[in-house]
Amino acid sequence: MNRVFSGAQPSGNMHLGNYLGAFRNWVGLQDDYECIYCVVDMHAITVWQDPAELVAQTREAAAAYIASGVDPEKSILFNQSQVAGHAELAWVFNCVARIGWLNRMTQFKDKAGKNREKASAGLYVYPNLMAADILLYLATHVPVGEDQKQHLELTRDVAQKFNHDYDTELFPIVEPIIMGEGARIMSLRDGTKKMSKSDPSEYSRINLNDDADTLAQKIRKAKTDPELLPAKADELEGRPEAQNLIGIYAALSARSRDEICLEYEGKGFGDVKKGLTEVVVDKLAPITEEMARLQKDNAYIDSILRDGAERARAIAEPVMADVRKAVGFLS
Ligand code: AQP
Repeated sequence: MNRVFSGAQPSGNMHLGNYLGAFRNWVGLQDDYECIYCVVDMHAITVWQDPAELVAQTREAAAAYIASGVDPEKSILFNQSQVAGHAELAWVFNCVARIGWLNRMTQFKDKAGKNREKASAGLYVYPNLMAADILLYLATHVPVGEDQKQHLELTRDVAQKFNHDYDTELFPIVEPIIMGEGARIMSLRDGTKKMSKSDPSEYSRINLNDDADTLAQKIRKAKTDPELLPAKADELEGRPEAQNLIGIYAALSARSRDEICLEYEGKGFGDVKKGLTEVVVDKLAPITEEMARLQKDNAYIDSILRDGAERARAIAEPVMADVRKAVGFLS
């Protein structure tokens, strides 16, 4: 059976972008693939994380996966740092990947900002750790959004170069599973910026643990424009905030953007926001409740992660043994 690997960073509150762009899709893949879903805490520390908060956020991420429908019996769910092979293979890949490849990564440029000299070295080699995450399990498929396509290309380049340099066919050339439109959810404060855990404004994102009143308030305050709704979604061109809200509405209600526009044609965003609030509360309330229930029992979440890590190690260890042999590490 083909194998999927994916993960999210426990770098803050999980939000609607993570749900629509990742978790919701992961759930559907569980029937057709052997799935490994990781809470990538080692990626999270490429930017500063308070240690106590990292522990809490790791548990919250695991709760969000499960509450969204990831089944920890069917899929392997664990946090990255519990399987040492990620770090070990990433080091080997640091020596396989070329600096020129890393220099082309746009996410590093975005995340490091203007003061690149002050960014962690980990942030720079992040794509090599991501390649290790995937290839440690010989994963064949990775669900990706637009923003991760470049990193997946690098994973394919690393696998090819490793196989070539060490004269082996150990690593598969991983295929992307491209997620459909609506996969990119934007900030509620700025329709040109992605909804993100690290955005300092709480009003920029819908968190999976927001209660109904908070959700309603955030949607009410979401930036819009004074124009009315057109009959067709492509007439929203040049109105990024409007496009984003209609996109969220469509994604959560399983209707097309055109259908939503037609329903609100000639009306303003006050009306759209009322309908959107109902849909968001309706869809997220069961997830929020389940997350809250799970998070009351840390011992349960920890045991799921430990069990997942054990199953992950069982796959990773023979692969690492092959890597060490191929590279020439004496053991
Ligand atoms: N706004 C988004 N729209 C659609 N998909 C999104 N994802 C994240 N934000 C959006 C998808 O969620 C998965 C996990 O992401 P991640 O946590 O590993 O990293 P990220 O993309 O860097 O997420 P954030 O929220 O922006 O985190 P910070 O602020 O810490 O960098 C991925 O599949 C991602 O595509």
